Amino acid sequence: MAQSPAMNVMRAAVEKAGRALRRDFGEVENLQVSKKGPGDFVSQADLKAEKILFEELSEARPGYGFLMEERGVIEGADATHRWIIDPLDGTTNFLHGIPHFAISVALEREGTLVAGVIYNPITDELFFAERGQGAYGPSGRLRVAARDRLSEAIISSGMPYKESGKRPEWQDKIIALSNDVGDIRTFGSAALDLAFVAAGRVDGYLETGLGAWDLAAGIVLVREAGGLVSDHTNRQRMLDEGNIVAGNETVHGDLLKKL
Ligand code: 2AM
Ligand code: CA
Repeated sequence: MAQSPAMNVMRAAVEKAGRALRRDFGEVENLQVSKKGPGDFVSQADLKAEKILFEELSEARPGYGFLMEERGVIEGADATHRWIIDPLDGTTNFLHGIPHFAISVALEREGTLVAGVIYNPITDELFFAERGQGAYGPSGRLRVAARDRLSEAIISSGMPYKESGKRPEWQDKIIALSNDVGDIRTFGSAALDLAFVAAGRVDGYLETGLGAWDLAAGIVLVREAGGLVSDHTNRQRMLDEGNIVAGNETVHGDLLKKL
């Protein structure tokens, strides 16, 4: 498989940040039983991972801009390139000692998403894709699932945080949808949900109330695995709207009709 220098940089950065998260995850398991709980510790782990990614990527590509979950926007001297980073996607899982979370890093060039990497440091599963080059996972080339009957499809989703106030309306949609699909999963990491769509492990994914950093890398993966991705009105405004539908052509279309 052809791999660009940019992809090498991204992989090295997520692997380094992944080592830090892996160490901290071991510690979280001990903190579960303490009265204070692991909350503050997890925020520190999150910030530490983001710092590593920021430093590694800044050093390798001076001048590129950043959009990060914790530090926000950092303008670069090079206005044509931007990293979009979630240092710890699946924070709630991490906090509870559930080994399903990931680092997500995407590269945008002139407003187009051109590369994405999603890495679960606990399972050591790395998913990556570059525009026009295909998507790859732990066992090689990725393809979205071919299953084209919604009634048999496994669909993943998630619940917006309670504080967002978006939960009741979304719950109604998901409950209605549950009658039309094979089954529904809520795994708790948007980035891994998209990687799983790319890998054909789930047939589709839909969610609302997300940040650009939750979605950017996964969008590249699903597209390069032959899937379709859109926002809830079938436009390409996922990063701005914070909502998404993904799947193969049939599942994507059928899910859109249900929204
Ligand atoms: P996080 O772990 O980085 O917060 C859980 O459904 C998934 O949605 C996770 O990927 C979580 O990312 C993400 N998420 C981000 N913002 C969210 C929000 N406002 N409500 C619910 N989930 C959110
Ligand atoms: Ca996230």
